[in-house]
Amino acid sequence: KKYRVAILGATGAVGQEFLNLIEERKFPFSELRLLASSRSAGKKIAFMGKEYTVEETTADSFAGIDIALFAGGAASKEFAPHAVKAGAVVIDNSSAFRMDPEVPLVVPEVNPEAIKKHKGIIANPNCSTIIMVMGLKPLYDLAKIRRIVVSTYQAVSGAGKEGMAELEEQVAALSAGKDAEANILPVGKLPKHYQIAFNLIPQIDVFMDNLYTKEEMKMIDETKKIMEDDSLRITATTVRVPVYRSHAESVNVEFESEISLDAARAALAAFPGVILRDNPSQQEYPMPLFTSGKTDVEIGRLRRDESTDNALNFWICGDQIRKGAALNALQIAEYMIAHELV
Ligand code: 11C
Repeated sequence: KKYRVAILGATGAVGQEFLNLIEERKFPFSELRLLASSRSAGKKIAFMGKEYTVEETTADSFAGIDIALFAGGAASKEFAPHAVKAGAVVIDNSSAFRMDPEVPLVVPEVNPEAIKKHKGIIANPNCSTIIMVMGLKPLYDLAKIRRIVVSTYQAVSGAGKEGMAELEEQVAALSAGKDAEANILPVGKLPKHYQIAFNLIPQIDVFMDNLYTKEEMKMIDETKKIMEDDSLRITATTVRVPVYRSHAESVNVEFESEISLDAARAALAAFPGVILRDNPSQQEYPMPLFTSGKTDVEIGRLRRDESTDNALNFWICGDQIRKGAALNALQIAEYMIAHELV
């Protein structure tokens, strides 16, 4: 069976990765509708030997569509209800519906069963959350997790094509002895912008009343929902780094009971979508250089937290546009197809 697929946000970084992955994973589609804002409408995109014209998204764009892949952004909130009404299943990469109790928030390796409860929309988690839970779930299956302390090193792709272009242009300008211009990071819509090239910015998304950023609160709230455990204690610091498309995270996890390093290693290595790259004597550990453009996340630097009982540290890297966004969403669709849920 083949499916009629629409991609909303087809011209952005996540939309383009949807196309790469549909081809690479031989996703069974019979029709493909590429949708975007009026700004990109009319643009031609060559894909798998055919030329597609990007259409402006309207309330009527979803007639006859089985699966609507939403790349994210403000359009999701507006158009998801229209897509659902037209009979499509929406897999949405924006934050609009993630914490809605009626909407499953899914990482297919972690909580696939939640997909079955959908009422038309399935939410794809925030990229840094997806990558972290890929490391937490196999450990949580060994012993209940009590507390998580995470610090992220997030690639500029999280700010889309424009974020990536900004890093590239700044590096080129500075290397040529010119000034770096900053217009996008940390948050396009806020008044102040900072250079990301050769810098770190400890702000991803806007600040909340509790002095955390919205990105940090997403990691906290979404992780509890995906792991189905509201008792989890989580604190996060999220930082933008001058890396193109792979996020990295330092994670400290405290468990309710002891787990051996060997058991943790075996569980991580056996988990689908995870590669254990952890051989300190050979200086082997994950880096964005290894995970960029790749499907799996990589985990290394696994070691005891010697400052307390029952705690481990690990380091995890994953491609932000792939597992952090388009791949995870497409895996949700693949799961639905495999289980005849669409
Ligand atoms: C970043 N995590 O790295 C963000 C991008 O809620 O899906 C994705 C925001 C989201 O900037």
